[in-house]
Amino acid sequence: MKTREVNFDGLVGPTHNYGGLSYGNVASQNNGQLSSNPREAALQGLAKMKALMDLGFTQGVIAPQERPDVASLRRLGFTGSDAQVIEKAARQDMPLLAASCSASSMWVANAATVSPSADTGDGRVHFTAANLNCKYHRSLEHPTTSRLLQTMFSDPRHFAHHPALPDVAQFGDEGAANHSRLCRDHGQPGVEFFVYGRSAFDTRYPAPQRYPARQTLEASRAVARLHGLSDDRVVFAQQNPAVIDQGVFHNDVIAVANAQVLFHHEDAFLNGPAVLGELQDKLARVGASLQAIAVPRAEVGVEDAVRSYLFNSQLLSRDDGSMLLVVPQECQANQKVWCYLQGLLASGGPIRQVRVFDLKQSMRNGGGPACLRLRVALTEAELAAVNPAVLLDDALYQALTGWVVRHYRDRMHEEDLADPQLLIECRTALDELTQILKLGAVYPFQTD
Ligand code: SUG
Repeated sequence: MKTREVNFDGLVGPTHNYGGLSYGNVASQNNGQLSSNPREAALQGLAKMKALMDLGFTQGVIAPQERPDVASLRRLGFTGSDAQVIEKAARQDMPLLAASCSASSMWVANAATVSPSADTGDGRVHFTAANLNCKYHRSLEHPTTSRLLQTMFSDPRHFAHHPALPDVAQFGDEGAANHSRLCRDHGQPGVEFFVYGRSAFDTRYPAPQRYPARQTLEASRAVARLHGLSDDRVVFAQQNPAVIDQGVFHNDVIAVANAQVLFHHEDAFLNGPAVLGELQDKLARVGASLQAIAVPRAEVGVEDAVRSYLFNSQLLSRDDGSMLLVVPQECQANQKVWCYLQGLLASGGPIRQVRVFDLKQSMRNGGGPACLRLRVALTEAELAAVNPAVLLDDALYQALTGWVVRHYRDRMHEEDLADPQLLIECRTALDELTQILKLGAVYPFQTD
């Protein structure tokens, strides 16, 4: 039975804005004052989904979340009608209003960690929603993420869902952005590769000095246990603290894996050779062989990698066995990176094609092609059990672009977040979206 990897992309929400909310994420920090264009952002994301669908990849969609998150403002003591809550937050504490308006759930690589059925103890696909507790605005996501995933993957015979880990920094979990899987092919047992930034309980591990390490070893281990992964097919590796301090806030900003290929920067991991050795050994036990492609710092420095998001690319298997790398336009604009990519294509290695996408709206918040998608390897039976209304085809693409054009603004700046009309617009849009994607009542405003 054929198993394929399905990419579920996050649809950018109608409040997409540049809040400057993510310390340690250089793009988010630097672009905090810019105006955004939510309509363009959502259409850019949809154009990527459509292009990959047209290339023959199975593509799904994950709905955005309800924002502004009025309930979160109420929890912080703002009272009155919804409009009054928003008006008071804008007057008294604008950063809190910005946090409650963030469309950050678009970066679904952080929604959850997913283990395919070939790897798990009970033969089901396991999902653990990420608590994202390093950043307040992102910590608001997991309850709705869990509801969304449960309605998309609802059949308990095939899918197991775990709630987010305890909501404290010691269990900081950023989901699939720090998790990859290597295997001979998607349907075979693979080696799951968890990359953490620090240990919460063991002070012997080094930690970055400047920027936070969001993912802990303890969180990664807990997810592996919850998913029933066997020790001989799991590798835990520490991210190099020096690259976190240069703006590599997730491992998917410095490495991407697909099948037997690990495309990564030379400086990505602490004790890199030992990490690659362990991956190679464990892969050999499942009949696979690691193909590590290390980008030398002499050709592309970490700063250029962060600026261009070279590694935040999607690495996808084509039917002919070759691989396609999906990169953001910023890679083409960076001479060193583009030159490296030309050499890579000419090298005769597994990566034979590069496709470039304009994702500037998301990129300005530090979100590239890989951030925008959650990978789920599914057998045919599992795919048949997914809510079909979230799988992209031409009709859904048309419906979603029409929906975006009807409901989204083309400019968003800080003062727009204070407009009480925005909440009404967003709820109207999301209510319609739940019908398009047949999600049922997943949003708090639909159930309160
Ligand atoms: O968590 N940016 C996100 C970007 C996430 C990228 N995801 C992956 N690498 N997988 C973050 O830092 C910025 C929001 C703002 O500043 O408005 C933000 O949340």
